[in-house]
This record gives sequence, structure tokens and C-alpha cells, in this order.
Amino acid sequence: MPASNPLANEGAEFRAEIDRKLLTEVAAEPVTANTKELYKALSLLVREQLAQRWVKTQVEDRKAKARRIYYMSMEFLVGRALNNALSALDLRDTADAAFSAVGGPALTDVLECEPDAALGNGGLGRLAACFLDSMATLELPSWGYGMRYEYGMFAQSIINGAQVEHPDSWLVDGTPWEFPRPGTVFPVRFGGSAEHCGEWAEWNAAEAVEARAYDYVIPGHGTERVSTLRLWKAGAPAQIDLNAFNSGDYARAAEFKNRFENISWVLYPNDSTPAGRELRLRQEYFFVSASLQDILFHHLEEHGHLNNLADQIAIHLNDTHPAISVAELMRLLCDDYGMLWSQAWSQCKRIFSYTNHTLMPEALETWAVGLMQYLLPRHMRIIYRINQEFLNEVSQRFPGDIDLIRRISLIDDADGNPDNKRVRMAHLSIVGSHRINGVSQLHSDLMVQTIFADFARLYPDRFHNKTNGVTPRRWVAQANPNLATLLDRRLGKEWRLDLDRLKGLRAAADDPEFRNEFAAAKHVNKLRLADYVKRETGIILNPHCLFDVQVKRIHEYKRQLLNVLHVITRYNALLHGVDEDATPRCVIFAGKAASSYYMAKQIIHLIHDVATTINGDPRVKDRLKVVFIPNYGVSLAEMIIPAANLSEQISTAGTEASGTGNMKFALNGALTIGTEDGANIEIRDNVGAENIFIFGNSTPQVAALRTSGYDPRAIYQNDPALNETLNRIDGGFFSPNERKRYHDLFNALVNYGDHYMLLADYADYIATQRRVDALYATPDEWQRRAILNVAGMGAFSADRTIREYAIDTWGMEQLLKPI
Ligand code: GL9
Repeated sequence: MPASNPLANEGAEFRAEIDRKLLTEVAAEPVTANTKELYKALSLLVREQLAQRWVKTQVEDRKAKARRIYYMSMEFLVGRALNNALSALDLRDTADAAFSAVGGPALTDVLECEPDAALGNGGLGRLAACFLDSMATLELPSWGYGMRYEYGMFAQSIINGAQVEHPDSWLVDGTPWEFPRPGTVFPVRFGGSAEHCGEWAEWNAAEAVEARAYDYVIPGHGTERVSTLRLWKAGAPAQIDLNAFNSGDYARAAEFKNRFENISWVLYPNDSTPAGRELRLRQEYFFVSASLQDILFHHLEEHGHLNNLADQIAIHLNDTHPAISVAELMRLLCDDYGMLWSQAWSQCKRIFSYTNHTLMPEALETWAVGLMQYLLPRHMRIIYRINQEFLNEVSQRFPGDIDLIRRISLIDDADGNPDNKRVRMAHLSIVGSHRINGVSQLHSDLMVQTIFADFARLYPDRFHNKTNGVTPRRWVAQANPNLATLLDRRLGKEWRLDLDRLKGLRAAADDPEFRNEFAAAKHVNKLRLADYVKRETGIILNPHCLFDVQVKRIHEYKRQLLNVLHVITRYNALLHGVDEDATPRCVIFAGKAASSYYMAKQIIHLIHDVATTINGDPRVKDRLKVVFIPNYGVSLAEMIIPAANLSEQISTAGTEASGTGNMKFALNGALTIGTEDGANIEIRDNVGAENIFIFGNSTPQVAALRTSGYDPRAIYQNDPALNETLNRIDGGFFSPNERKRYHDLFNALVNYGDHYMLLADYADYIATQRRVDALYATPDEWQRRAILNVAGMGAFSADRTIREYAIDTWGMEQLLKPI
């Protein structure tokens, strides 16, 4: 770069600062520094600026006595921080120049050194991360509260086709992104007994753990304001078992310490199924209690009293994992601060709001009353009292409706055996909140018609919809710089903060030159992915083929197996010579299975066996490739999604609450093949029905099929292509060394009722895939529709979602600036 280029000058200056950090903080010689050292130096440099923004934001908010929103979540799947921080500080180009000027590692290599902060399982945790980004960008005084897991989501490797889990020790080298707050420590107590005296109670806990705060700065984009993500680490109390220590019994001392510290060791790697274990309940209460103590402490510091608490704070419950908040806030207000129960309760209801993220009954969290009584005796009493007052209110409104009382009680007493009583955390969340929402229109509608129908009848005004969204900063600007550059040229840069501007792209769909540029950008992304796949798996993908992608947690309801049925059907047709000119495809999978989820692990194994067979069959040539990319996570998604042509969103209608991957794909110019489920419906309404491939039974059709008697075996017997496909799976064609390997998968579909109705949607899915093929064979038309997808996705910015929450749920309308 010539020296007169201002960027080159800035780059050189920036480089000098990085070198200074290398010398003073990393203790490494700039000329020989390796990528990890460069990563650390650059991060520390960036962090300096964020720290100043953090302090400034806090001072502003304290001075303004601003209303705050506290977002409580067990999961924040934030991924990498450095590139996002560079973008927020508008330093990305400068940093690029700083690295390219001197030779040595490129900025992209340095960025890739950073391990993902994988403190979440999937959609729910990633949504929380997108929301933090939007809350900071919209300048809302906002805090995320969660757990600082030493080990996040497990790392996945594949050995002989099967998933193997490894611990994700993301903190081993330390992280430049956290600010430990040694002054912010709260005791969290467990066990013992509670003595009650009228309204008040004395809780004599058996033990206390220390919660220690670690802060992560969440930069806003287009603003100097930031948000805070405060994560709690569990520590043994300072006076650890000194007797054991002094007497040289180090093993006992260590055991004692571990008993406390294990609370924040590891994320439960469960997808949509509650863990139901004592340690999980400890985790939930631990982070809730620390967060609420922190919130009240700051409120008192600012206001000196708690009478205006609900005017000043909103607390959001991300699913029921933090639902014990309702009882804990009551305990703190009544027992610790002497507030009257009735006053505390009315504040509580104004403070809390709750999002439900799934309808599946098995996913609704409940805790055994016995366990709750043992770990949190005071809270159990509080829950009983909330329940009693709630049920009194209901009996007055619906006298004599015993069945209603039984259904809505906070306590599930189903079989009358007191040992089996359980606390229903969703009911506690609803009764303690003034707003409850689902995450797509369909999901919100089903929520009030099914699992929460009784509550919706009681409190119709509490229920709302807030369709999910994703941050366009990470999911377009950073993940897809090629597309971002095109958008900048056509629309200006404002789409980053005002995604509705994508509408302006509609005209470009008919511009042949733009179509070519758009296709070229996609092609570069495909080359990048193909390169990665070759390095990681040895499989060679032809970037001219249609990239057909399904990446998400592996779950029966998401129906990766239906995708596999299509792949095998296609393979069979190729072998029979009937589909000679089908559009060549690469079918790409990625995703983790919960470690104890047998069927999900079988599906991963089957994908590998099918891939081995097809990729190794010389008759297939380039016409079909199958690949499973190991260890899916945020950073991999940032590479895979921009490279997709086709986005698979094929859950059984009525099961996927919203989906957010579906949004990321369409926003990056993939066409969707999907069912009428979750946000797919709203995506269709926004991009136009002619620009999306919708197939299969709708939610009412699924329900009707279930009641009229669904017969998958008949479908299996009557559809020859399906019959051949399933017989190959069951007969060991893909597992010649273990012919019965997939008998359970086969049985689940053909003999045990096919709960997620794959066979009911199979024929339409195959037919729709043929229409996909035909369209891809006319590249101009494909590109036109892909562009119209991008143009229609403005509504799916998390900024839009957060604005709606701010207005309808959190009472923060006044704090929103105009777009
Ligand atoms: C989920 C739903 O299943 C998704 O459909 C939804 O998009 C997200 C965010 O609202 O929440 N609920 C849930 O428990 N998970 C979701 O993805 N699971 C995981 O996060 C693993």
C-alpha cells in the first residue's frame, strides 16, 4: 500500500500500538510474535477502548437514574469477541492494514485463534447473545446476567462415524475479554431450615457459596454505549476448611473447595430437555440469587429505597431456567428488606416478564418438591403461599372448577402421592410476570391454545408475540463481508442499523450485473467452505454444485433423518439411471447431539455411513456428495451459512418454536426449503411465497392426522421409492459390517408410529426438492429469487425484536431513539 494512503498510515500507527502491547503486556518480541500472542496483544488494545466506553456508559446511566433492563439467562452463546469489537470500534480496516503492512500472520489468522465462548446449547443461547448486541446498539441501559461456565458446550469429534464428546476448556489460556470484579461478591445459601413467624421468616441455611462477578463488555454498533454481560463464578467461602488444610489433609480441603466451586464448572449440554438434577437446580438458584442481590444493591445505591423498584427495573426470564427469581425476589424484599408481602408481590409482577421457547411438553421444567424443600426450604414456603393466593383468586372467578385448579396449580400433584409432587416452573413464571411471550406468531398462537390455554383465559392481556430476530452485524457484516460490500455499494452502509433498508434491494434482483456480482460473492463463500471441508474431512466439494445445508442441534423433531431419506432416494435414482441430469448437489450437515440422546447419535452415525457409501461410489461422480462437518458452533456457522444455496428448515409443523438459523440463511441469500413451522411462515410472508419452497403438512393437518389415526407403515408399503430407501437403511446397505445398526431408526418410523411424521411429508419433500433442482438449473432465476430473499428479510433483525420488547414488555419506549 502506498504511504500516502491514510489507511496505511493508520495501519502503521495501529501496528506500533500492537507492538507496544506485545512488549508490555504479552512480553513477546514483536518480530517473532506468534498468532496467539498477536491475538492477545490486539485484544488488549481493543479492550482498552471498550473499558473506557463501559465506564462512561455506567456514569451516564447512574447520573440519569435510568430505568434498566436485566436479561436473565442460563445461556449466552456469544462466540468470538475480537472481530465484533473491531467492527463496533470501526477499526476493522485499520487492523487489516496493520497486519498486511508487515507481513507475518494476516488479521484473519489472528482472529481465528480465539476460542468461541460457547456458553449455550443452541438457538436459545444464541438468541440471548443477539439480544445483547441489539440492546447495546439501541442504547438501552441493559445488563445480561448468567453463569461463567469453566466448560461450555462440549467439543464434538467424529470417530468411525460416531460422535465423541470432549470438554471445552475455553478458559485454559485465560481470556482478554473478561473483567473480574473482585469487589462484587455475594453469598448464595443452600439447605438448612426456615422458621416462619407470620409474614417473616428466618432461613438458617446449611451452607453458603460465594458468587464472584466477571464482566464482559458488549459493544454497541454505531454508538459509544455498551452493555454489560455479568457472569457469576462459584467460589468456596474465604475460610475454606482450614482445619483440614492445617492438619495436612489436602484431599479433604480440596474436596470441600470443589463442593462449592463445581456449581459453575460445566454447562448442561441438554437441548430442550430439562436436566432434572440437583446440581442444575443449584446452578439456577446460584446465578439468580447473585444477580438479584446485585440488582437490589445497585438500586439502593442509586435511590436509597425500594418503593420505586418496579418503576426503575425490568427483569426478563429467558425461559424458565431463571424462574426461581420470582420466589427469590419475594424472599429478598420481604425477609431481608422488611417489605410487606402484598407490596412486594405487586412490585414483583410489574418487574418480571417471561419468554417461553418451546411447546414440547417433555421440555417444560419441573422440580421435585422434595428436592426444592431440601435445597431451598424458604423458597418452597414462598411458592406455596404464592400458589395459595393464586388458587384463591381462581376459585373466586371460577367457583367449583376443581379440574381447572388442578391444571393450573404451581404444584403438580397428578397421582396424589406426595412423594411425586413437583413445582411447575412455567406456572411460577406466568403467575409472577405481567408479560409472557412466544417467539414466533405460530408459536405464540399455539402457546395460548395449548400449554397455557387456562392462563390465557385468566390473563389474556399478559400474552404477546415477539418474533425472534438476529443481529445483522455478526450475521451479515462480519460473517459475509463479500455480501456486505455489495450491499454497501447498492444501499449505503445504514442497513447495519436499519435492516428494513434491505427493501431497496428489490430492484437489484432484475439487474443482470448485480445478479452476477451477487452470485460471485456466494461463490467465493462456497470456495472458502469447500477449502475448510477438505482440510477437516478430506472430502472434496465442487463449488458449482448446489450447497444444500442443514446445520442445527440434532433432534428427531428437526428431522435431519428426512433429509437423509431424500439423499438416499436421490442416490437410488442415480443408480437406477432415472435421474441422470439432476442438479449436482453437496448435502452438508453439522450439529451436536445431546450426549445421552441415543436416536440423535444414531442419526449422526447414519449420515456418516451414507456419506461414506455415496462419496465412495464412482458411479455417482460429482452429482452427489454428502458431508458432516464436525463441531458445529457459532464460528463455524459464520462460515457455513454464507456459503449455502439451500437452507433446510424441515421440522414437523408445530414443533420448532421459531428457529433463528432459518433467518440467518435467508438473510445471506439462501433459498429456504421448509415446512409451515415457527418463523418459516413469517419468512414466507416477507420474502414472498414464490421465493421459498414450502412443503408438507401444516400444523392443523398434523393434528388432524394424529387424531384420524396416522399409519406410517401403509405409506412405507405403498411408496416404492420410500420403500427402497428404508429397506436399504434397515437392511444394512450402509452398514455392511453391522447390518442391524439402524434397525431402531427404521422401527421408530415404520413400526412405532413415526412420531414426527417424516413419512407423511416424504413424498411432498421429494417433489419439492425436484422443483429446487429445476430452479437451480436456471441460474438467473435462482439468483433473482435469492436476492429477493435478502431484500425481504429486514423484519428479522434482532433490533426490531428488541424494540418490540422495549415498548410492549419492558416499559422502555421513552428510552428508544428514533430510527
Ligand atoms: C429454542 C427453540 O427450539 C427454537 O425454535 C427457538 O428459535 C430458540 C430461540 O427462541 O429457542 N428453544 C430451545 O430450548 N432451544 C431452542 O433453540 N434449544 C436450544 O437452545 C438448544
